[in-house]
Amino acid sequence: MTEISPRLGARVMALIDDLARHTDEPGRLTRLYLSPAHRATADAVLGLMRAAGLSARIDAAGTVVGRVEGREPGLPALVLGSHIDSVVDAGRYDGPLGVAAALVVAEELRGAALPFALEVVAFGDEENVRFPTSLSTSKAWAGQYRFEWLEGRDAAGLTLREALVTFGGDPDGIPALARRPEAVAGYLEVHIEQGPALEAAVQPVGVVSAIAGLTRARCTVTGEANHAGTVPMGMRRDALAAAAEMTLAVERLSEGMPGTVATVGALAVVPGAVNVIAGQVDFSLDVRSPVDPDRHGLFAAIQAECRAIAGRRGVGFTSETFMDNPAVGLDPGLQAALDRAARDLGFAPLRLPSGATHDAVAMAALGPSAMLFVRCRGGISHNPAESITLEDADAATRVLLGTVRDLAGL
Ligand code: HGY
Ligand code: MN
Ligand code: MN
Ligand code: MN
Repeated sequence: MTEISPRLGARVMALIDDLARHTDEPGRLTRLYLSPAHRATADAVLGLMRAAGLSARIDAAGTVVGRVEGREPGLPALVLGSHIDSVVDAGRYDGPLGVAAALVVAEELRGAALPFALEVVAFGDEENVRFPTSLSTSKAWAGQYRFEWLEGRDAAGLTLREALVTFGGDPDGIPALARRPEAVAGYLEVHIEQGPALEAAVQPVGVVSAIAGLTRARCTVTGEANHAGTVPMGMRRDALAAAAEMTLAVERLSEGMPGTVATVGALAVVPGAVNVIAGQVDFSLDVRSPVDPDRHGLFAAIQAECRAIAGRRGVGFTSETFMDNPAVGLDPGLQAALDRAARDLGFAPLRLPSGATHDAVAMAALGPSAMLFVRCRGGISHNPAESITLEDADAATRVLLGTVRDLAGL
């Protein structure tokens, strides 16, 4: 393999480090959808897109999109990108790596007359952390937008609608964002693997075979708040003890179904006082599998077990599903193009599934989509310890560039 100076990787890492400055919480990286840090990052990406010669804007839902026409105006677009919102106390690569690599590819191809338009995109709300619903803004492009999402409230009680207006978005303009499938030639997303397989295989990149299906629900346990010192143990309707038993049931049932994962990630106790038996607990449920019947089967088993626990304990249990993404196969043609470009650079890319969901799920409803995973240290993600090497950032960016050239017949 010819030694290449990691020039592209250095540029990508510099862009990621620059975007990482924008956080809502000093001392750690938290950039929730429509927050001031999201706005600052979107403005920075807008400037970078324009500097790369793209005509760029921030759309009604907060997506930053830049476009350069192909050899004639109005051609379907090959879209490159990922998301710029993050989880709480996040790493800096989950999302921004894909946006930075896409920007660098657009910079490298400046002036090339391609047989398709080239678009760079920075989606928002992919992490679905701030609002209880999901308006991954890629879903707005895919026409999967649901009006009720706008009424979802964040921890401060602000609705998505209000936050979007403050951000400078336009709630009523979201339905019009739906793209026509014929306007999208394809979508390519570079993303950290968020798992250990590439490190174990000693490979910098891998081609994603499929993306696991995902069901998300908001669950509520309703007991009776009461005095912690006076109520005998056998006479309590303790919502937190019930929720704890349900959480362990989620773990036990998922362990019993190979290939599935299920997580209670967020839990809120009401009133949450040291001397009050919990009256209510709200918790999140996230169930995933590459096999849709398994995911649905596990979800149903968890619901039944929670209802049985609630019955035994004399508490109420409700569950509201707000996301149900099927497992997504990716485009064989684009996967092969990524594979070819990686092999041309001397790599032997793994094919590997994604347990994490991505914007590629929504984009796959619009057109051929594929993803390139990048090795990350220890497979760690959704954690400030998330890290990649400059050399791997360079490898991934060169694979993306080679793929676009291949698709353009250059
Ligand atoms: O939840 C996920 O898989 C992604 O990080 N949003
Ligand atoms: Mn991500
Ligand atoms: Mn993530
Ligand atoms: Mn008292």
